[in-house]
Amino acid sequence: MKSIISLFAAIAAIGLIGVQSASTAQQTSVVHIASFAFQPANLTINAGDTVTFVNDDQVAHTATATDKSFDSGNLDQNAKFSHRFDTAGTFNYICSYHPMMKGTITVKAAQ
Ligand SMILES: [Cu+2]
Repeated sequence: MKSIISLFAAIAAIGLIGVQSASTAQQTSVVHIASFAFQPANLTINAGDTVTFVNDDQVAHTATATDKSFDSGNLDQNAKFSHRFDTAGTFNYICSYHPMMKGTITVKAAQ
């Protein structure tokens, strides 16, 4: 019985590794907007990756690049906005309603 359980555990572990290696090409990261802050405020991704911003607050927010390269527009509670970053660089963004809310996405060039 014990060996059957460990066999299942091994199969489950192999399954997890398979899922991870399959998703290394392009990834999606999530930035939560909670308590008037972007979490994480500093995020590093690879070119081609997507970032999804999710507003967890009851108050509306935006995720707006200071260079205007992306802008979520109004995000009510639980609203989401996704942006794919194809260009390497450092992208600072704010909430246009609360400009003291700041975040940075660092995009590394594709290998
Ligand atoms: Cu805000």
